[in-house]
Amino acid sequence: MSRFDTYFLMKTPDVLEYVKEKGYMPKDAQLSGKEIGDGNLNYVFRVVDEATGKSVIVKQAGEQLRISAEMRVSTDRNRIESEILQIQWKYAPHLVPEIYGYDTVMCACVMEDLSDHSLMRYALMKHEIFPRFAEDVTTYMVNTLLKTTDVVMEHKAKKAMVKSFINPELCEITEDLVLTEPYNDCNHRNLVFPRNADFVRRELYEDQALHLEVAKLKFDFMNNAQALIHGDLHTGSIFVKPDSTRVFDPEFAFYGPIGYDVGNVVANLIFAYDNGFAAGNEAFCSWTLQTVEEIIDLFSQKFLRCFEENVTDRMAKTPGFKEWYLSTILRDTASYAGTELIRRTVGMAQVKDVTTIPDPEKRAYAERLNILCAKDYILHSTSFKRGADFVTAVRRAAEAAK
Ligand code: SR1
Ligand code: MG
Repeated sequence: MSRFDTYFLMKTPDVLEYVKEKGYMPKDAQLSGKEIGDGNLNYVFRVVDEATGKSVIVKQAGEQLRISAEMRVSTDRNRIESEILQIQWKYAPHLVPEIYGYDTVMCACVMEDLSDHSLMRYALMKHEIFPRFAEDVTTYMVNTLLKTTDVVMEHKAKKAMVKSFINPELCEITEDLVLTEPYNDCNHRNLVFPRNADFVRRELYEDQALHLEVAKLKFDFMNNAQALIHGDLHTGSIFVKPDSTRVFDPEFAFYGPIGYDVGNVVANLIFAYDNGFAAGNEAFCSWTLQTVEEIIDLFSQKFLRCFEENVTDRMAKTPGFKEWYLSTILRDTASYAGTELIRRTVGMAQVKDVTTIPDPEKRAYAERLNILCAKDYILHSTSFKRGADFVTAVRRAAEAAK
């Protein structure tokens, strides 16, 4: 019998014992460890063997979420995350962390330590730039997304994946926090910056045309089992260093619309832009917008090439289909970039890029920019076809938000 045969929430000393008992570290190793979790849901420990310098990460799911003791989500989310990272490693090697093992009892996953990388959101808040990012993130997205669709996969195998990765509790969080509450505050969890209260009421709570489009997006999110998406691809789910990009934390993953992932990346670069703009850092702002443009254009090019090389479905080979399919993804990308911009601006889980802007007037301006740009993306989603179109909308919103 081991004390790790029954689930309990580990503290650092437990984790040090755990990695030895499970064989990730030698029994006689002199270990040090620290809880380094920064997300809203889980507990993350870094364990180091003081003699060799070897290190691992242990990520454990708690029964309550860190962000709110009232919110409970099945600890099975870490199984989903571990299995998905292993699938993604196959499709996009070295663009995700390597998984060493998953424990179904302790709901804990042991994985590669990426502490030599920075969490992208914090690096962006220091206005660091990452010239490889557009190249890497588009390779990651095209390979993990297109290769898990019916375009490429045998259809019964794909349906088995849909079943295996059904993730109702985490999806419900998105359905509520992203695709419902920002438009009506029905659960009284929104956090509206007081200076923009009237603006938010007018532009979000009272705009029926917007509600109709977001209602369509909510049902698309719930019913379009297009690809195995990450489901929460913000800059807090990405580690970076100048020569490496790693996407992690896919616990919200399920079979959903591809544009949800691409749109989340676009929106989070706009939050970085907001922060750079408030600080007057023009060079950083132009890198963020150039990166948005490159991501859309590189994604499109790589997607078409990967489609051509990997398509297996007979009808999907019909001339014109792949261009049509991509155009629907770019439309969804604009729409879900919009919903991410809005939910992080007025919803429960906000982003530090914006909330730490010290000057209240500059923060209010950034939030109006986000909302206006988001509405442009959502209400005119079919007109966003190239990277430059996405950037022009940011510039339009920057003028209109003044
Ligand atoms: C209750 S969890 C709040 C948010 O954190 C995650 O990163 C997801 O974006 C979720 O919506
Ligand atoms: Mg997360």
